[in-house]
Amino acid sequence: MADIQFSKSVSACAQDRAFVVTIDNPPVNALSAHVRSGLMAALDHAANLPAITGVIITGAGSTFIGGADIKEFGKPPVGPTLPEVTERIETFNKPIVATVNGAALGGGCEVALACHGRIAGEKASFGLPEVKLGIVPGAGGTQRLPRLIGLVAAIDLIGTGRAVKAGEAVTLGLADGIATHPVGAAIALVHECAEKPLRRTGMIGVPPTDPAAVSAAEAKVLARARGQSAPAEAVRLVKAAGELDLRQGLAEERATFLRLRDSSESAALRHVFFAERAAGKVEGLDIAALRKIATVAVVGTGLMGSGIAVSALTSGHRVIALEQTPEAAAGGRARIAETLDKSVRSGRLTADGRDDCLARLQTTTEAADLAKADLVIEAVFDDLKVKTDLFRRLDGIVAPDAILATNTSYLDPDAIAAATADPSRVVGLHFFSPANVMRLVEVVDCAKTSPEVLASVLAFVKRLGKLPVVCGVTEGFIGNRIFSAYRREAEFMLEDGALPQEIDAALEAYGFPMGIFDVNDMAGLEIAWARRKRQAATRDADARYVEIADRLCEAGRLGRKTGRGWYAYPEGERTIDPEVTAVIEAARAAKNITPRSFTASEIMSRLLKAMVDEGTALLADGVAARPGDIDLVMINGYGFPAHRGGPMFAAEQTKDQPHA
Ligand code: 3H9
Repeated sequence: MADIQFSKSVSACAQDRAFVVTIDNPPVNALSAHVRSGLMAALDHAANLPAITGVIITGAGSTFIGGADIKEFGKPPVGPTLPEVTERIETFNKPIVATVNGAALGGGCEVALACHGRIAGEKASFGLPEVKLGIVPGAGGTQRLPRLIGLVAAIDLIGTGRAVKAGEAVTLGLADGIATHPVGAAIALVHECAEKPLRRTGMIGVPPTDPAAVSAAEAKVLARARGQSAPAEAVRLVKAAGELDLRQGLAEERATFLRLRDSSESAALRHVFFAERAAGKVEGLDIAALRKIATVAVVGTGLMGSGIAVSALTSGHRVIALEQTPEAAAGGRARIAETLDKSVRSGRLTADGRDDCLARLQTTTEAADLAKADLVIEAVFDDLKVKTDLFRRLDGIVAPDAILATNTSYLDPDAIAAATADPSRVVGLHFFSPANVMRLVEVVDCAKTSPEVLASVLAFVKRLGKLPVVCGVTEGFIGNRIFSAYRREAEFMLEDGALPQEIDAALEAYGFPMGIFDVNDMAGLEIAWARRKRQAATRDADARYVEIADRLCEAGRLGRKTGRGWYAYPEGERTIDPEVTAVIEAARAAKNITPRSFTASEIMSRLLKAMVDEGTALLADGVAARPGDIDLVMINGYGFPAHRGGPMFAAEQTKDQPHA
């Protein structure tokens, strides 16, 4: 039988008495309205074909179904809804088997769950990542998954949004088998299913589970939720599957899904989702002309350099790490090996994977060895002379088309580029520490960086599994400029009457993992102190300057490592220190400031305004291309809560609301 087209994205053909329905809706086969209507029409058709034993549902390309079409959220609903489609699948009069050829995510996983069997291809993965979008599954996922894999595993998967690969899916009972030729295996399963009563997932009883194990799984999810409501709602719905009948459970799930879909949390997380997809895209950039980056040289193997080396190794690159002395090179290798070992211990890397990484690592003290590198990333001491000397030297060693990247945080990369004969091959790659863990990389498009070099490093950063955000040259780039602006505002509030613990508590209540003074203590106060001293001579004498941090540093309070900073740390415990309060009060008195009290909401709106004003200036200067890029930097580099969408998004949402 020839292919029958049921909608612009759904077609089917008969194969060995099975009706093979294929969803072809690039890029990820999302369940747009025409997919849902096409699936319904295909099932209607198959129901009336006597020669057809059953139905296969599969996806064209490398994805099974990437989920509901997120672009449809917020638009008027168009039927049939996904719950109608999944119900039709589950109650169908012939067996339906999902051939999961790639990712089955969200609504895609729910379609698979509603089928009477699931065959995974070798590249299949299954997941219900809705909580990452601030919602819960809305087409039966919370009710059907626990019936297949039990409450504990379902709480883990739905509460965290974690996806599982084919092997784990089979072990859990989510998939019936893995096959190299999954369509053939699914057709065989259809014929097998046709011989006996259909296994309708919704009719299976939830396996009995130890309540203590359920509570432990729930506690684990809630501990990670950090102020978001979707994970707790997801857990509640999964538990309800063990208590309600299917119809009641589905109704409760649907009501929760619709409520959360319209929440500000979901709007914020959807904004983050699309901002991430847009990040690193530069208009007019020719991505066809990418330079090959297979061998990466890292200069300096301290905390930052070794983290960068680990990232490059675990993403399959060869790495040459340059140090000044054999001892430092040995230390660098040991640091890299230890980080890789840690990944093996935590299960993120296999022992073979670690050995393979170490086999691709060369440590050296000979700069001439860098001649083989396609990309050199320097992570040496943040001093302009050190870096310009290094780049001048490298310029004469590396191949003419090799790319030179600086990991400076505060120096002017244009000044570093000017030390080379060909500044068009120089770019900034500002990694965040620890670089093997943190996703964010600010990619600094310097004045003379060529488009080809920029495109090549963007692709490289994505290959590392990281999130590149392009920014222009400015002191501190996007993140540190905003961080400085809101730290300045926090210090103004200290002088005006707030205390560090009040400001930190307001930030934590908003969803930051740590307050700004807590972060300062963790990172150490001395680097910012040194910068302030450097800038003292050129500082605008009329601009407001808060001296409290200087007084603390002068008293040897340099943060946690000295046992004292904005807080004291007797026996490692953060405690409020009256000495700090006294320093703050003395600073206020010296300026004749009468302290006043601040509410948490006033503290937050002042801090947010400082971030947004600086973000607006960065956009106006062309340093940042999109507000979403600024949001991503703050979320991924500075602990801004993702479920608030970042400062620029949050400000846009509250634009018309009066401040408390
Ligand atoms: C859900 O299912 C709710 C249901 O429970 C209830 C319903 C009632 N929709 O990431 P990529 C676009 S909620 C629309 O770079 P990859 C994306 O914007 C959904 N568009 O590709 C990008 O567009 P552009 C639950 C989507 O190969 C392009 O596809 N599902 C969707 O690296 C390529 O994306 C999820 O949360 C979508 N669902 O990774 C899964 N997904 O090119 C979300 C992607 O214009 N998706 N796009 O920038 C993903 O995790 C990844 O996209 C995926 C592919 C792993 C599928």
